[in-house]
Amino acid sequence: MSSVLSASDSEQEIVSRNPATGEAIGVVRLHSSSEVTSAVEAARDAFATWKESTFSERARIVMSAREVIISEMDDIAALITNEVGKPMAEAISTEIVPALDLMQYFARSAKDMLKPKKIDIGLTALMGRTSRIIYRPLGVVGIIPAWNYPFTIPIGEAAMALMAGNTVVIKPSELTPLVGMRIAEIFRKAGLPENVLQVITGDGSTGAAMVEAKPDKIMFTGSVATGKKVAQAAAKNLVPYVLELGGKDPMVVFADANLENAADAAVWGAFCNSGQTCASVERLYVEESIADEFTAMIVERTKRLRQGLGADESTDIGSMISENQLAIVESHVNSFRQEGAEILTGGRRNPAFTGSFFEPTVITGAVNSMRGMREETFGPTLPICRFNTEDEAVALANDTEFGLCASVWSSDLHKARRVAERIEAGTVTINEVMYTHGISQTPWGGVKNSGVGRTHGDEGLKELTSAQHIHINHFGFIPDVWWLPYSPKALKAFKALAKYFASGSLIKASLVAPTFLKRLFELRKKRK
Ligand code: TXE
Repeated sequence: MSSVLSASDSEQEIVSRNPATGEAIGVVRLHSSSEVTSAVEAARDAFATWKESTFSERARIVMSAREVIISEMDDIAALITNEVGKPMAEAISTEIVPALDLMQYFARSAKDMLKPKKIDIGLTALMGRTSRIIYRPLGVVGIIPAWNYPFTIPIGEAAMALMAGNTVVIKPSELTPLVGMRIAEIFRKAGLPENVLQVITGDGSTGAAMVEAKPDKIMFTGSVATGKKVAQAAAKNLVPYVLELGGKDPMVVFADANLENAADAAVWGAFCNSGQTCASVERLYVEESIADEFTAMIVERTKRLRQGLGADESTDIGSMISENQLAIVESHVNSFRQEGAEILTGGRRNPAFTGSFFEPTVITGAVNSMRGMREETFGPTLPICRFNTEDEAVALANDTEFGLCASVWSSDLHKARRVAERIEAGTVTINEVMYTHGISQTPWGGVKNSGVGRTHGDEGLKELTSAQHIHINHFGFIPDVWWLPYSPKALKAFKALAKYFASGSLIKASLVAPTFLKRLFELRKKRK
């Protein structure tokens, strides 16, 4: 059991547990829906002041929060390890490092990325008009993260939202509330004014209450099923959302790839965080001619992995988050067995531990019709399937309801790029796996059931703003030809607009001049 709910008098609580040992590590409030509404209202009040802050004031606080993280790094990493079960090494490399990098990037760059943009309005400019876009903050951003990256995802989204001038309410996963609360503490120590960022602990009902409280944007990370519920609830009030949902990411390995690197990457991509990463390698497609050799390389590497408590510095694979998650993995592995695939190593709960440990598992003979190749496993499994041609590899990779990430491995970059561009996914990496969530300059998000919208990069920052168009008519003393009242001259001018002006060609557009002038004189005369 990683977390249980208990009632004490009228208040409900969540007991957070270390999934590797079952030990209780903290108790937090399960906030009621009225408390969530109050938090969103307080965030809206705080927005009135925060939106007026300058980029340098916001950057100073985000950079101070970075300093807090750096000075408390070991303690934060230990908390992540205790609450999620992942190795300390990953708590630092995949949670703290990307968060620190993202924070400095957006602290330094948000001002430039959100500076007003002049728009080229084509021939309309000839009428003395100019257009600019300004990027206004939205208001209150509600962040509902999952438990698998409980630090880097919410703190990254929060830092971006704050830099854009929004206030933030985070509802951490019920499995990782202590990490969520730590984020609030970091920003408090950094000097963020009250209610500009709040963390409100609770479970799914608290998340649902957050959506009902009508924030100005929801940033959700989690399962497809819950993502759809969030989208439906948000639609009732037209609250916009970004959904970062599951993945079933394919890794396509051609015979001409650097096999040593590809094998190392497959093992890291499949087993990092016990496979509980939306961008994990969940399906491996290898070219038939090297399939035996490559599979043996992967099995050999997997057998060398050391499973243990996350706090142990030499642990490679920690525990899973919960018994529920472990049960999904067990059931997928059993399905693989029943459907005729072969387990080459692993394939069972690790008997050396009492917590939620599943052995890193390599499966061969997998085919796309098998359950474990279709549903998100979110665990330490690496099913391997074979292909013969480039077209077949693309078809197999695309044969899924998901489309978050994919990778292509080949020493022929021309071929790798060609294949990458045919794969339906938000991100495709060549000779690399999984890590680009850590590059905050690049957009992150999926297609198909993997989600809606983007986080990170220019696209992600702009998700947290409203693009306001400011249009100026510098010839404000002249009426527009399309204004009332209409007349035969008006109709003639409009036909000229349709035929010539709307062509986009300057030469053709000049042909509207005579009808335009006649129409203008007519409008002037009618005013008198
Ligand atoms: O996610 P949930 P769970 C996948 C993975 C995993 C499965 C279930 O396959 O096995 O999802 O994980 C909050 N309105 N991923 O159950 O339920 C909830 O409190 C608003 C993929 O943990 O989606 C938590 O904070 N919020 C994934 C968050 O939603 C609600 C990461 C996610 O919970 C809510 C995690 C509601 N009605 C799981 N109900 C990825 N792609 O990274 C729950 N929540």
